[in-house]
Amino acid sequence: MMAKPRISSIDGKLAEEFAVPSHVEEVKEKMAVFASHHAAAGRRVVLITSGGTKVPLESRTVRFLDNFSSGRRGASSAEYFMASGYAVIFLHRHRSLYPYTRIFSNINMLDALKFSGGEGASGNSDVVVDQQVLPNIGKALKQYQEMKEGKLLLPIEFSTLSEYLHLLKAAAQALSPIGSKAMFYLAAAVSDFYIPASEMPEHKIQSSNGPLQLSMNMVPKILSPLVKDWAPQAFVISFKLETDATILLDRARRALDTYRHQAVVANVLDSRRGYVVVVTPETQAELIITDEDVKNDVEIEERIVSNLTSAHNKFITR
Ligand code: PAZ
Repeated sequence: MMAKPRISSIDGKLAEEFAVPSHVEEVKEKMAVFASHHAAAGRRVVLITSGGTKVPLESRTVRFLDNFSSGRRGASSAEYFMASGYAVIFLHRHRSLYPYTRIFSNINMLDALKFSGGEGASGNSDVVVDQQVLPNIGKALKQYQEMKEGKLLLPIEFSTLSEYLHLLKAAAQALSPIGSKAMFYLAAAVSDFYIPASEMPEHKIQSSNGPLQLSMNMVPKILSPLVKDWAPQAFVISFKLETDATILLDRARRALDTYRHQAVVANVLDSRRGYVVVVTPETQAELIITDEDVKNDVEIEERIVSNLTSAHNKFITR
């Protein structure tokens, strides 16, 4: 007899208080097909969440609360995972940084182009990339084409907290059949607070009513059903961001004790590009980027991914 899936109280809350995106079943099917195809080809599959969630204050939304995240950690990690042989489902905030094209994020594209024939040239065929503005463009293009050839990347977008929660649940259920070959790398910055759909004003809040007082509910801790019910055999990594370094490791350990997943990547807002600690129930590894590394274009995500792919190997063969 087949065991009935456990229904957690969080499932009920998700259905009642967070609007279900209309395309969630279609996306779930896409993710399931992607995961089973790559697992059958001997590949592991990582679900990366990236970027911040948006929490609307009105149902016809004019205003919302946002969570800080550029999406750089998720986008660069996706590249390193693909380079390590993983297929990647990239669940990211609409318009946050994206694998490979992230190198264009700080430049004006027109500054990166020039006419090859110098003065007098003006046709499209004379336009080339200025290698001084984009020194790594060749490497990025090669990696991008390899990724496309192998169909290694499945991008899925979210904007609101509701979309994020429902799509993450769908992803967990879609990846569950591949068991321990699935990794969850939850780098998105997710709101802890929200206004339930039933309590949200429909129309734009009027400033003529005076100062705004908000009362927000706690977002259900989705890591709990993900680890226990939705993808119980997967290798799960959460991220912990603090601004106060003195509480960081304690919070990371507390998360591991509470959710019983495999690792927490702990970082402080100001130093997150150069220093993180990967905390597991048994170990604590500091990963550091030195000035020399910066000169050599070494990114901390390369070290994080290397640490976690080794841990995933051990987890699978344990
Ligand atoms: O997206 P980004 O590169 O600007 O920042 C990455 C990060 C700080 C959002 C990520 O490393 C992280 O810690 N995410 C979890 C955030 C949280 O605890 O809510």
